[in-house]
Amino acid sequence: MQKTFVMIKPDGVKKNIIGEVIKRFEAKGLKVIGLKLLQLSKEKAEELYSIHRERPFFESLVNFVTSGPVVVMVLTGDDVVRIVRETMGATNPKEADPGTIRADFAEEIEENIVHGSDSEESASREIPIFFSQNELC
Ligand code: 3AN
Repeated sequence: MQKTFVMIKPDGVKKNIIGEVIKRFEAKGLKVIGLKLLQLSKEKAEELYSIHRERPFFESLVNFVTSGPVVVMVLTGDDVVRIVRETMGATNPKEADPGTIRADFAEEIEENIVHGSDSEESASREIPIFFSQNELC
């Protein structure tokens, strides 16, 4: 079964919508097989976003995702990568379809509530940053 990595960013945790976000994924038939609330270290944040290292927003993004607790999880299901991306909505909440998590709860591109792997390859790289194989149920 396909797996993906999802992170509820500090803005999502502060807004008390951890349950709401998980509920939306579960409502699509996806299963949570790993789940943790934690404070991200600068090193892990830089590793997660390493593909953005050269982008102008990199430092600000790392500062933001380390500014408070996050929830990291692994979801599984048929076509889970695509379904998670569709449920989250576009990166820029102003462009996100109505009814998506980002359209409903995010105000700006950087503080956009949730991260989800953009491909199976990204999921295979991102999951082990936070979960060992024996932590997944
Ligand atoms: P997504 O999270 O939709 O996969 P990415 O991977 O392109 O989007 O970007 C990762 C994160 O970087 C976004 N969730 C957002 O927080 C931040 N980001 C992306 N593009 C910008 C931008 N132009 N300005 C500021 N932050 C950005």
